[in-house]
Amino acid sequence: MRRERSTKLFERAVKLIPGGVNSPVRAFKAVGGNPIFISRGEGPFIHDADGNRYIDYVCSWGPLILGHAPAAVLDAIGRAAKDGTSFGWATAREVELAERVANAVPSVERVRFVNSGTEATMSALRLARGFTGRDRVLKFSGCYHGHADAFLSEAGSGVATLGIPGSAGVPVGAAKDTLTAPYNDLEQTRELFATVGGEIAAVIVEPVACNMGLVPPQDGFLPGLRELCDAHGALLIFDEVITGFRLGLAGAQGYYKVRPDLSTFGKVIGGGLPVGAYGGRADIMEKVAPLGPVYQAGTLSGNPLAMAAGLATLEALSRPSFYDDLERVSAALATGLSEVLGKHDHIARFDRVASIFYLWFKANADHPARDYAEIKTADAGLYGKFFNALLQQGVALAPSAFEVGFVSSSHQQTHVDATLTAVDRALEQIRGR
Ligand code: HOZ
Repeated sequence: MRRERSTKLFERAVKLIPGGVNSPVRAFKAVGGNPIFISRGEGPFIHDADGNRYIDYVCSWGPLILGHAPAAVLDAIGRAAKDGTSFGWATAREVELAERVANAVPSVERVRFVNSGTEATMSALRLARGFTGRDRVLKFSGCYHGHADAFLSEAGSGVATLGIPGSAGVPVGAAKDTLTAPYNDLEQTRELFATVGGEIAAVIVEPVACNMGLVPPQDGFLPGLRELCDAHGALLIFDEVITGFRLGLAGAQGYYKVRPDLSTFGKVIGGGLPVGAYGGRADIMEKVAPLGPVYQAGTLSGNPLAMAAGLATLEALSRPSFYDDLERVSAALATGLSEVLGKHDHIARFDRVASIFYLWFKANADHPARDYAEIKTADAGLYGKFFNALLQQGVALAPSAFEVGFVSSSHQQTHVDATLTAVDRALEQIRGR
């Protein structure tokens, strides 16, 4: 497989862009080798600068639930662009997208659009602090809520991939108000509430943890958080940046039937353009400026192209059989991959929630990981070898042992079959057969 053009682009990139990438998770630091540079995508495929084609399960880290370059989304962006790319004034598409989101997600009585998941979570936290008059936030180890100061302790995603404990540059004052507990550990969460419950503004949680590999919530965990927040006057924030519109139109809160006070969105809601959103109870959201004293703003927030892409995507997701069809292909991938892994002595475990999946390189694991500490017992080095061998076979997973994969509606049985063959060959290669 040729890599000359990607290599040359990387050599130019590292001279100007830190690490040659504009987001750390794109670097191949944890898996070895240099990043490939992508020139285009279509349906389930990405093509790199050297003309290699890959079946893509990164899907832009989650947004591309319809696959790459879906015609309906491109048409909507094109139509919007003809009328102008940005106004900084209110537009009809913002209202339409707000209506769609509120109709789909019952807990969202009011919504504010921003430009990224990070903006959504940091704004939701400021709002929770403004509403409750408290400073502390409780998050779970291995969860990632974007790169705002308050969320970087024991964070997942790139922080986990690079093995750094937090981030330089976060003031002690910002970090001291962040409490952490292990994911799925209601006991420790209860103890924290028993000690400082009256100071906690919010609990923020990925309702399915998707940034430390995949850790599903155990029975009772999400309802338990709801009860604790209610008992202590704290707000419950579901970070649905990954799960929103992915586990169904109502996201993880619909899937697990737990109602948060505030939710944050990103990825799918923008259909591949930069959109985030936070929303929830009207009495809380009405504290946001210009109605209330909690300030948050953005020149490009509610951008017409981004709103058009989001609207076209949510329209496609509203087709009655959309999520059933996605489930069928995701289940076929799960069944096939579990068989292939069985053939290879269960060298890894395949877990999934709906169309989000994870290959956990922990031999003979008989249950999904329960928390970050358990996820970290996997063989990340072996994942790196597998990742590179699989890329050679034309299938792209994330270049990190701590990231999940995504199935899109453009993935079909033929792509699943090709993936199974590629995985089998990659495993044979790394096992030296
Ligand atoms: N949440 C994404 C990875 N888990 C973020 C992608 C990025 O950091 O670039």
